[in-house]
Amino acid sequence: DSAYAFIAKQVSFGPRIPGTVAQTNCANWLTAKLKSYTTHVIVQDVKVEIYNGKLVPCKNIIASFNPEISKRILLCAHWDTRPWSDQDSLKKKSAFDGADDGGSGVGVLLEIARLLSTQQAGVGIDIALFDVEDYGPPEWEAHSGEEQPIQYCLGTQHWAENPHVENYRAYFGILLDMVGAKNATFPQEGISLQYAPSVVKNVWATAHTLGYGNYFLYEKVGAITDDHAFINSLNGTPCIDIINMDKTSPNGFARHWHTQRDNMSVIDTNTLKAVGQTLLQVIFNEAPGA
Ligand code: AHN
Ligand code: ZN
Repeated sequence: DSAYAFIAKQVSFGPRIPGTVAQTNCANWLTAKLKSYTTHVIVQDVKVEIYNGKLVPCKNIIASFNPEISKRILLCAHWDTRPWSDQDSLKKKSAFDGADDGGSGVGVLLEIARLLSTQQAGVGIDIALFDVEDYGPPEWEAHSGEEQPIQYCLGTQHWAENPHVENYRAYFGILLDMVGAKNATFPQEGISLQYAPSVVKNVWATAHTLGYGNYFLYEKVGAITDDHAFINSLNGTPCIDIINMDKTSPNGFARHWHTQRDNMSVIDTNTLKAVGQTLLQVIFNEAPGA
């Protein structure tokens, strides 16, 4: 319920599009919220160059728990929303709420931060909210064929090359991306299996032990270019992606993905609970003597 309320609050700012007032207002709220849970909050406030050469503000927000402990777990999600619903059949040029795409992972992580402020995990935890993940070219401006640098995950790429702590490397990382929808399904994703197979095994086994096997499927999907790709390749932290995929959907993502339907009506507290409780079990299991 808390994670749900945290998503509704993010949505209330309006679409969190880089360069808008909603971005500034939501960043300020996220920062203040995390500061209420830990004194160790760092905001990376930079400008990044998007696909069309324009510079936009990028605010990565990182909250640390037990910063003195060297064994660390990175929990992350992107908090920006895509400027267009270009997968919508009708309203392609409009922004959308991004309750799931952007809001949901952050909602779960804020609730984990709140819990960590009341009960220490015995291991170091860094919660990173990355900006400007989803400002890649809309489908009407995408140039296929010619080689493009990756135009997504710009906040994460900045952090991976300039981590909030010098020489930062976590023991492992978990990315949450679209983890709030009713009946979400999380197959094991290709880059996660390549760089962090033991983390995939651990998280899926933990979820199944807790009774969440209906969400965490023992099925594989190919590589998805998401924030974890850069955490793996640029930072060196082995990082998995928990991402809602729908094998019956033409593009492989959930049917509300990048459409006007990505709003609070798709969010289900049962899914948020399954993901949040699984993560808590995984991180408390890493404590010495657990
Ligand atoms: C791309 O579609 C480039 N990446 C999938 C990751 C994503 C987009 N997550 C949310 N929006
Ligand atoms: Zn997206």
